[in-house]
Amino acid sequence: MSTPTLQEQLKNQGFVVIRQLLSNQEVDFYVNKLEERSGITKENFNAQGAGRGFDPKGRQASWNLPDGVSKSPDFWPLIYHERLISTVRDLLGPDIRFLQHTDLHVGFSAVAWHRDSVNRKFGKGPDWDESQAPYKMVRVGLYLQSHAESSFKLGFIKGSHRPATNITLGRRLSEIQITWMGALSYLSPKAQLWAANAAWIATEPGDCIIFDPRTLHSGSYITGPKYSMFVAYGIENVHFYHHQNYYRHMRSELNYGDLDPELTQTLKAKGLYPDQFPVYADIEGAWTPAPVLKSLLAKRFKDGSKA
Ligand SMILES: O=C(O)CCC(=O)C(=O)O
Ligand SMILES: [Fe+2]
Repeated sequence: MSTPTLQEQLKNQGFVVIRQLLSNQEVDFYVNKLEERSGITKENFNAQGAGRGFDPKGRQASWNLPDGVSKSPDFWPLIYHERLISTVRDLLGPDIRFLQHTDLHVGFSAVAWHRDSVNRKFGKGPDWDESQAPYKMVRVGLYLQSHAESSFKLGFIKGSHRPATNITLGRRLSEIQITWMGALSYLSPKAQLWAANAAWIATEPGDCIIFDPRTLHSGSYITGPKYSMFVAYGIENVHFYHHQNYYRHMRSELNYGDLDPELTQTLKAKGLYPDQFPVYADIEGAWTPAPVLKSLLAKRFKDGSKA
């Protein structure tokens, strides 16, 4: 059997892995910039404490900035990185646009099974209805640390992004099981590894993972430095506009802002700026955190410039 193409992999499993998309020089550059931006350096991590988010002195060594790439000019070149853009064009088609859904992480791993899409409950809501427009969006994770130093792996439940007309009992049970497993992360950061049907990808510096935001995924626990950067792209249609609205307006606790006019200009010149931004007051079934969590997160992300 021949190896599936990248398009087939994205369609069937919901993710693709591109090894060493960034050069060693780019990796060093972005590690430095992340350390500068977060105020956390490799010395802040130690084998015992880092996975729980604390350094040896008990200071928090975990930093996470939603909208971080758009908010930090040093990271803008990632958005229009030539090799990345040509890979995403290969996957989605020539007319891709930047989707404002980005993150910067230092010492942070998203240790719970979840989706990054607007409608997170399998099969419920417009994200899962492709009868009018195809869902053509990807989230891109770029990793800068080695597996040996961090123990980090990104896990996926293959095929969990695919809408189904008849949802089988097996699929329903597996969704229920994975939701429960996500909740167990509060008990143990290793709990997510128990998911029997997961594919775990150990990342190395410069590796890139491109996935459909509806695919269930989870970070693993970590035991040392982890540096990651996330950007997103899509083809403009109703799904894209929902996603754009969701992060910019509905997830207010994540503190997304307007794009810097200089970034807007650059993206326009490169043909990556969306033609439209229709605003929706509400999106059916959009997932939002419980109010207590929302206000906790809002406090954490209020001043994005601080670690
Ligand atoms: O821990 C990771 O690298 C995954 C991050 C993630 O899933 C997210 O930020 O939504
Ligand atoms: Fe995620």
